Amino acid sequence: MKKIILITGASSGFGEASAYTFAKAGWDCIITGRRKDRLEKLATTLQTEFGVKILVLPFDVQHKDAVFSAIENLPESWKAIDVLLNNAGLALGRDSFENASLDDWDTMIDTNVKGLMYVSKAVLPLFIQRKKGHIINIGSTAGKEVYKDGNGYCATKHAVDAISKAMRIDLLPYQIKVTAIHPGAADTEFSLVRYKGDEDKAAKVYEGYKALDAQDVADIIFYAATLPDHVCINDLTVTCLSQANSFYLHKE
Ligand code: NDP
Ligand code: 8X3
Repeated sequence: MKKIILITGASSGFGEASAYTFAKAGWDCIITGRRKDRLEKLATTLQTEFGVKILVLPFDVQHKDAVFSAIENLPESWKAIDVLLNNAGLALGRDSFENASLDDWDTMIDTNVKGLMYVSKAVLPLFIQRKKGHIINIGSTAGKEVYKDGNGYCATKHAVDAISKAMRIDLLPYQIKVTAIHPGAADTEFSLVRYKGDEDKAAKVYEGYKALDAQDVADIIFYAATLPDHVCINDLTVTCLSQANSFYLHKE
């Protein structure tokens, strides 16, 4: 039977690679993000290459009304969502607590924490009605250990870890799976966004070792999403071979 995944932040990185991976396996995909042009381009590619149905649903996860309106107004044929991939997120800046920008903190909290909660809350009635569903939250190693100058971002990813645990307990009666996946350093647009377009600074993050790439993480997400009905990966941390955790990264 056809399966449907809703992916937040499908316009680049893990989300885009996941859309490609699930579409390749025959899943229909609802792809979301703010950059509509990128989503439309991706939709054309996936429809052409894999003959699946793609629904482009642009919204900003920070905007509660836009989130609920987008989900509540889904066409009937798109409401039988099997997997929600809560992936949209970002880091902004890497500054000591006393220097960090309040605006950056607000944006990270509104996106990584409140946005994830809004989308989950909007999709949940569809899962509860069907007594079936799988929420996959993208956390981070930054949600396992706090590192220097990571203050706001680390706080949001610790929140994702806590929210995932809370969801798993509260949603138990509905047979809804909750998986949290915590990647370490991965070479996506993440650092370009964090360093606000500074390409040199962003590139330096991935110098001297082979970081994860978006496809590595998409493959793991796909694995977690396609296990038998009674099996749930609760919590999975993945790093490249050169990284042990938030503190230890071996560079040549
Ligand atoms: P990218 O910057 O490549 O992708 C981020 C995605 O999030 C984009 O599609 C972006 O879409 C979307 N997004 C950001 N803000 C919003 C918003 N307000 N509303 C809707 N969508 C939004 O980074 P990654 O793929 O690396 O990041 C994906 C997730 O993985 C994030 O949650 C990140 O924190 C996490 N992560 C990343 C790691 C890394 O090293 N790369 C490691 C561990 C976790 P658009 O701009 O079009 O809205
Ligand atoms: C992204 C990985 O180490 O930059 O979540 O926090 S890190």
